[in-house]
Amino acid sequence: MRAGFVFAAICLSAAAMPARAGTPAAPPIFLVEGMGNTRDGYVSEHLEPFAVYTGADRTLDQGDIDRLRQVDAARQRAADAMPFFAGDLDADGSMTLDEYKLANLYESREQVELGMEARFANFDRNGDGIVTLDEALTSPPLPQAALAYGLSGADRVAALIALDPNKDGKLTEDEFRTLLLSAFDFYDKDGDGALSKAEKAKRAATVRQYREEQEKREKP
Ligand SMILES: [Ca+2]
Ligand SMILES: [Ca+2]
Ligand SMILES: [Ca+2]
Ligand SMILES: [Ca+2]
Repeated sequence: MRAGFVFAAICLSAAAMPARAGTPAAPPIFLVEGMGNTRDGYVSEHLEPFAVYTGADRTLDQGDIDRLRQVDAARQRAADAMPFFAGDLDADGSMTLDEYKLANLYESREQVELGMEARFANFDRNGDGIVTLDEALTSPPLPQAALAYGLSGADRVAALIALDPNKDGKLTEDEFRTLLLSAFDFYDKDGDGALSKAEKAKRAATVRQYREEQEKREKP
């Protein structure tokens, strides 16, 4: 996934900020975080990955969410089986406890508490001292620290569809472009298509404030 894409960001809670009368609504934070400094650059940079998410019909809908949920699940399975691939040091298709120890994998605090042998046993489903690919793929996931930015690709697409201007459940490319333009225009106060130093500072302050609030929510 490309860095800087709107989906690089996160949570929708700021999206539903009510607009005060006469003031345009603040755009959702995930349209702000990856915002470039020129209107044209911003729009084109975000439309390209949009097409990747939509497929050929260039419209985001429930089918895309369903597909991305499958992709997310497959990625999660791959991540859970990763210690096997990183631990099979002699590439013979199986991982021994010695290999697992030698690989010296980075472990989360939760996993360290569990202990190395217990983690290995978690993968070694039949307890024969060897982890096979099959076992790695069918083991229960080891405890993981929560992702700092928890929304998956599917959730981000769902969040975007929730912004659908005509609420027909499909977000077309034109509708997405409209969302991008209004997000950019919110910060481009003088409407010249580029963000000045002062306009950028305003945007940066919004992102900073959002991150601080998010940190507080995560570590109260
Ligand atoms: Ca091996
Ligand atoms: Ca085994
Ligand atoms: Ca629509
Ligand atoms: Ca400007």
